[in-house]
Amino acid sequence: MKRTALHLPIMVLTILAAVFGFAAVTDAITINGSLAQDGPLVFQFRTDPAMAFVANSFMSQDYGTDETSDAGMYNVSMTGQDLAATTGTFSGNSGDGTLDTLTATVTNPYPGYYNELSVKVTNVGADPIVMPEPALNWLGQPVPLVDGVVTPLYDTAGNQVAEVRWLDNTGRTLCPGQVFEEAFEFHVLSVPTPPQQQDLSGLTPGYWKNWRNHYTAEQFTALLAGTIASDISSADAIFAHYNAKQSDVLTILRAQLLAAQLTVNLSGMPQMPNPGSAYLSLAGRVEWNNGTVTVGEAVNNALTILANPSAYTRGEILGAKDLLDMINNLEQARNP
Ligand SMILES: [Ca+2]
Repeated sequence: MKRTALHLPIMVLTILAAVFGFAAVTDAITINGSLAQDGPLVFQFRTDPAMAFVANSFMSQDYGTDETSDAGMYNVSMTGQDLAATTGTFSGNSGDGTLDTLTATVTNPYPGYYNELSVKVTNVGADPIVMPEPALNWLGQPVPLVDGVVTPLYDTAGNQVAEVRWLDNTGRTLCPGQVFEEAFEFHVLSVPTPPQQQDLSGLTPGYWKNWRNHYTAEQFTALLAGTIASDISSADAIFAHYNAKQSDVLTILRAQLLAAQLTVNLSGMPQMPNPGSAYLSLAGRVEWNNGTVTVGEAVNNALTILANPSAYTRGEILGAKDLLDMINNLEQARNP
């Protein structure tokens, strides 16, 4: 008797769908989430074939300065720093010309990072769709996700690494051609740490000025990705005069910044020549002015100054330069 009772609502829904012509959609949206040991955090959203994402409709609440929140994603607030970023890329996999996949990639996810993403979906079929709960797979395992309810995510060792919440429209009817906006929040709580924390060790502008002694043009171009130098000639121009005029603090700041950015990139490319075993990471912490500061904060500080130098005093610019100078001259602790 119990089996019959359980199946009754499904039978009723099936009959209703047949009578009123609703599309039978079991998983309107499937979310596949993963977090690698050194990042990134990835959430891939896929729609049912009867639905599609609206082009260019991805929005991220993090468009620069990062946000954080309390546990449960209450009390969202600005952090004043920009260490993580979330990008969204659409693609079509079903071959019908519609966008059915959205890949949201979070670079440098760190404990405390909060973001809210949104995307528009539309019904590309002929029948109305009653929106079911989205299906969530985390690290390949299904996790129940209920609209509006905070859901914890764990790593394979049982540590909680994040919490997520899906917001909007479950149970509502999406008619053909109609658009719904869906939202997805996440809050990073812990990240898997590499087995050994490497000591920070920098490379100076002098090393990078003579990059041709170590790297091919192709290798150096790869190392320039995401730095303040868009190509080899702009990198050469930045390093050419860094030592020439000590009075020109912006020129020196630019050279120290580019050196730090190049060393960070080099640290993530183990196939590149690295004669001094240099290692810098944006999350790496150094002692400075009786406190500590991360390499990422030192880099962002210099970027902020260089974006609008006239807003800063010579002393502030020198401070930013000295900090990067110290980082670029860090030497790995030698074994006794
Ligand atoms: Ca950010």
